Amino acid sequence: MEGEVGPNQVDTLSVCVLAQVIYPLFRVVEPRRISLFERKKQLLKPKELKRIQLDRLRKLVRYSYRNVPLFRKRFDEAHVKPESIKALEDLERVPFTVKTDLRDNYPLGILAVPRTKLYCLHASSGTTGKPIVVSYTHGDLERWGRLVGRTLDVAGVRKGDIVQNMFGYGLFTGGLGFHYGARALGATVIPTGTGNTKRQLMLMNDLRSAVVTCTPSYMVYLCEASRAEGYEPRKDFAVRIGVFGAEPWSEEARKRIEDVFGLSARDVYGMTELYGPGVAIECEQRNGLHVWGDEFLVETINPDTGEVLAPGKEGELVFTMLSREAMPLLRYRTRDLSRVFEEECGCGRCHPRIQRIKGRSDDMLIIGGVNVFPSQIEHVLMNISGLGDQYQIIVSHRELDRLAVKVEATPDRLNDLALRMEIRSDLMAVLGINADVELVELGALPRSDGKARRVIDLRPRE
Ligand code: DLL
Repeated sequence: MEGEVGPNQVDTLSVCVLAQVIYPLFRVVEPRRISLFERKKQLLKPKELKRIQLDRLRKLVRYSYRNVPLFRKRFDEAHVKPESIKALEDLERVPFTVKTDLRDNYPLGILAVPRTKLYCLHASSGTTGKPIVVSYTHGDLERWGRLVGRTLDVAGVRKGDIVQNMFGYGLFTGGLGFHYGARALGATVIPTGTGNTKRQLMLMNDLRSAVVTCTPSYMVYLCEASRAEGYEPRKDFAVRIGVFGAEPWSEEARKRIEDVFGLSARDVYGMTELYGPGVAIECEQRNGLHVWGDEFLVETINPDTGEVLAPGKEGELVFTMLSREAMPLLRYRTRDLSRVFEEECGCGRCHPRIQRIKGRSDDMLIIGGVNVFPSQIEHVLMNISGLGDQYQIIVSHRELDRLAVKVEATPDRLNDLALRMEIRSDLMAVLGINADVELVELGALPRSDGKARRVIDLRPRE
């Protein structure tokens, strides 16, 4: 009958309504409601998070005491019994672990499983020329991959996105860490690694990379390099998201990158000892970096006294890894300065947040994402004949971080080009960085009657 709606018409009508009204709505809420990777873990409420943390902490303390002689010794010296850790507040009684514990027990001093259970090793540079070696079981690697997957998810990366991973592959955890993360999430990873800027840009254009991961300083350099190569970044590239970390960076750098590439730039934090990248990431609120609380306990302490600070107070970050098998870490002192915030975030996540890293409380420099200890440079200089005892390390920033070394030389070698080349190549071999080398007259550099100020860091501070 005319005007009446028949069964077939109803079907057609509902399909139309679905397509026109409901589906677009569904698409709007989809990223939050449906595609969140490990959604339950991302949205844990404080009570549940605390329950998981306590349960894992108690197991971790017993596991570490039983399997790692160094931890057993520390607990015994502090007269702390593992069974006496009964509440999260008892964490304060657990002894700290510091970088020198790893260095002094090189290569695998903190190992809780037989070596045959190790799937892989990574390492970061140390002051003595010997790196700090970290180890992973299959389970650790799987867990790390999923953590980085979650981290990328928070930044807005989705299954099927093309991720151009410009972090270094190898002993450094950045490259492989993001590789495993992209894989866990179901994204498509292009493992370009570092360097070869022209090829990076060509692939970014040809393969329509949606996500880039690298150090922020390299991305700032790409802003300039892409234009020099004749690209119009906003038009020629399809990059939507940038995940940047491994070194401190400023809001100015973020703005520059976002303006040039038209992408959303997120800060990611991590360190070799704590698996690598993926410890903390900024959500869309950009009010600090969420630390995955089901895997890490985070505290801030006064770096001089070790006293635990209240949330919101600036101090040294200390992490406890809650479920690492191969190399458990209890209250690991990072030397990174920040604050912790515990309130629920506007994004709905209750994982604690840390403020952007302010700097380090020790003397390690991060030059273009590479960790450099002044003592490594001293070591190189002291092994070359014809040089004086005084030197200066000058770090500056013009689009990229730059390292210059001024060193005193005997009069007969002041204009010796071969000597400069020798220093340059030895520094390259130890640090992996190209340094500018200047030879100056004996007595030209300032002397000190106290601690020598050898490092001059001219990089702008926020
Ligand atoms: O830099 C791991 C990583 C790779 C993090 C890729 C993020 C992305 P390490 O080489 O051991 O590990 O250096 C760790 O780098 O203690 C901080 O001082 C610094 N750092 C890392 N992320 C940030 C960041 C990796 N987002 C050291 N902001 C840490 C400031 C950072 N500093």
